[in-house]
Amino acid sequence: MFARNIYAKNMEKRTALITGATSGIGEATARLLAAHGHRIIICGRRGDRLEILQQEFQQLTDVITLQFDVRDKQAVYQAIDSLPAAWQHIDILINNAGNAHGLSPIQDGDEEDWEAMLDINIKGLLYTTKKVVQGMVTRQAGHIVNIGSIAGKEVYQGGNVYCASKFAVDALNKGMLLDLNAYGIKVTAINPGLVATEFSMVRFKGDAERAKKVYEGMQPLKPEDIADIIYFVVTRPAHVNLSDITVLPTAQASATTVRRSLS
Ligand code: NDP
Ligand code: 8X3
Repeated sequence: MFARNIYAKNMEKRTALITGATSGIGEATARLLAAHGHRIIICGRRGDRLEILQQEFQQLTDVITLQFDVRDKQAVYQAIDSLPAAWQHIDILINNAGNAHGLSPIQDGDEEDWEAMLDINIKGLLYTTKKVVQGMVTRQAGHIVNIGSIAGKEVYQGGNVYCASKFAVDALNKGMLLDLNAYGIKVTAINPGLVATEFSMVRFKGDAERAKKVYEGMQPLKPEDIADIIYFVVTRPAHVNLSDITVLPTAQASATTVRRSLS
């Protein structure tokens, strides 16, 4: 009930572009924005998922799907250019697409994993931002939400390149905040700890047993928990910007300190 009241004051309908909306945090965020009637542009590589989600969300709001790989600069630019004129005015960009690939010590790291993480988590975020921020600068309004991680605040064993990519997101968030300040554009980093999504399945390349162990004996965050926080952040009054938020499960105190039951 409390949440309903605080959101109600800021209910003007806006247009949000969400990368990585086909699962996990991005999907939950798109669903919440749609439930509040905001127009959403949902992005990802998996066209079948985008189609199913579009069918669900269009019962609630106007939805456009964009299928592209954030690593492919031309594909990012073409996809965003392909939006109908009425959708070119993007109020909120949620830079969420990203993953960890592998957990190997640096000496055993797989170059393809490294490239995937650097290209998706950093360069993909940059390409999307470059394209969307131009309109925000012209309009002198907008909000960019960058999904970082506790891995962008602390390095853990085997996290090497994933942590580096999320430290880069932390730096880019700070840089955007400074560079876009003159234009009245809000910039926010949300840095979650453990969230139960497809993240660990991707990190461990489909090894479900290994992925399950990450959350064993503890209650991780749900993607909806992060969606709630994103929604709160993007519905603050015009003069309020939450610039940097770290959110952990209660059972987690740092990247590597997690209270687990013994069973
Ligand atoms: P999921 O694996 O569930 O979602 C990842 C999303 O990113 C998918 O929608 C996927 O879509 C998209 N994506 C991945 N690679 C690409 C690509 N090359 N091009 C376009 N889209 C891509 O994981 P989460 O929801 O957990 O992850 C979302 C964000 O949250 C990531 O940035 C992650 O680093 C961050 N995060 C996650 C935490 C966790 O514990 N789960 C904790 C802290 C941060 P598709 O495959 O269809 O392209
Ligand atoms: C995801 C959280 O701790 O697995 O960014 O790196 S962690």
